[in-house]
Amino acid sequence: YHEPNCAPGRSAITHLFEWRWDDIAKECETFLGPYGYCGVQISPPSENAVVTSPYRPWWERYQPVSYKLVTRSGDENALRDMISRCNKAGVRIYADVVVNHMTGSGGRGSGTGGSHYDGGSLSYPGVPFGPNDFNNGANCHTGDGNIHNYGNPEEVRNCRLVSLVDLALGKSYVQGKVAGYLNHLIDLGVAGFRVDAAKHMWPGDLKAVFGQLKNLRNDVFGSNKTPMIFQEVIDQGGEAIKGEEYMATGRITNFKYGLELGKVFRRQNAMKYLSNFGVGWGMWSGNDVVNFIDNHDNQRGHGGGGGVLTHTNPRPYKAATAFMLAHPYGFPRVMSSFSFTSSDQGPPNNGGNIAHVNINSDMTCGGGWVCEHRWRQMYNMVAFRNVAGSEPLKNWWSGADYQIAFSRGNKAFIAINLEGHDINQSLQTGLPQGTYCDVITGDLNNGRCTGGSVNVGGDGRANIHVCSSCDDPMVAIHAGAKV
Ligand code: LM2
Ligand code: CA
Repeated sequence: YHEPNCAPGRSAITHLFEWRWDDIAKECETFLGPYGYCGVQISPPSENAVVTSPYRPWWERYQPVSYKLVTRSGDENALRDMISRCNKAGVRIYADVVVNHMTGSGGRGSGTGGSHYDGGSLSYPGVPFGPNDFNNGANCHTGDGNIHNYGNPEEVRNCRLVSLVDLALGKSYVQGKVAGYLNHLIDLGVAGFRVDAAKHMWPGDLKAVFGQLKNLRNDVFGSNKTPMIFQEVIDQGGEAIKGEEYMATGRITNFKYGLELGKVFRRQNAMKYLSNFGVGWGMWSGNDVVNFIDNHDNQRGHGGGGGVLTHTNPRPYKAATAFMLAHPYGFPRVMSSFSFTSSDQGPPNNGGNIAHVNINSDMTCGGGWVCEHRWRQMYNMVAFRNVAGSEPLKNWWSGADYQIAFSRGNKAFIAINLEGHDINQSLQTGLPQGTYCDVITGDLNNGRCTGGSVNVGGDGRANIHVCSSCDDPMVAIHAGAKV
């Protein structure tokens, strides 16, 4: 469950948060495929509660009503079409699956696919789930049935997360329904799953569910391939439940990563200490994690929020993301957001229908879609990572506290400067002799650099200039952008 199943030479995914399926299909064909992204994390495809107060918040998609594939992003046909078009473009789809719970206990009505639901009487006929399929006072011992004490694993896993009615995933009937849902997505051609609220489910129950999964589609992935499973386990230290409990069932989302880099790139912890970043900083093995600077929750103060960098602070955010994509540790995910002024606010919409993503002539997005994944500094660093491949970190250099540089073997090199004075000196890049485009300030276009360039000598050394006051305080070069 750890292998991402990327097409050859691809190594990073993006989360197209709340995008419509038809827009994702187009994005795979016109941008993500050509620019080298491995894949897309999509918002939950299962039918969800329609929340009108507040009006259509993003988080209504974390309240499942059934496993019918009908949401504001599109219906099953749109989903199937998107997955097959993305796979054809060499771009994989990872579905966000919400299987710890159904809706809030106070909610009732009709979901995005028309299924009736009633949280009060634990009735979800669209699955169907009934009262016997949920945890209750027999195994959750808090007075109100909700989770309060994160020091008690039984409570965290058997009681209700913010009043969301909690599935009895120990029951084989429930396991079968969940496995059926995931297998349906595998049939449609997904490459894996992001498992919401995994910390709130018993690792043994997840093992029982994943044990029932089919192999990925032969025609797309080859034979005997299993889905990548990355489980949302918020372990920032200090709680009873540890990330390592989930490594038999896949990777986990590494929340320590963005917190630590947030401190470094806000200049609260010296960048030179990044020399042993990763396992050396008390994080899990690189094969066990998905890394990110921010996610859809913590960028707005939900789900362990606070302290992370986001698109609203673009200069350090781009530098932190460049570091993530340049560094060999773990499997990276680039966030792609919509802008918001309130933490509940849902995506850009017309009368409740999610709006299409507008693409400007300079390749950026408009209409409230931020599209960090389309910022040059991001997509060019995705290409950097693809070119670096499995080359190890080499030629580490640090000058002042907030000046670093390193190479990926003899394929790629980056220097970052958060000091008040420039880096201006000869450094070992590890690269063969030649002229390389700085992919932070421009591209290689018709044999010429549209931005800056770096001349590497026969000994691998180059004069590296990273100004302290420029738009992006870094320089990155790689073998794929050699003049
Ligand atoms: C997660 N981790 O395990 C995410 O970090 C968390 O952000 C998700 O909650 C959670 N799983 C459930 O999938 C999000 C959102 C909550 C929202 C829930 C359900 O962060 O604010 O809760 O989705 O939509 C909302 C209300 C909450 C209410 C609840 C139930 O904000 O006040 O609780 O619905 O009606 C009474
Ligand atoms: Ca649970």
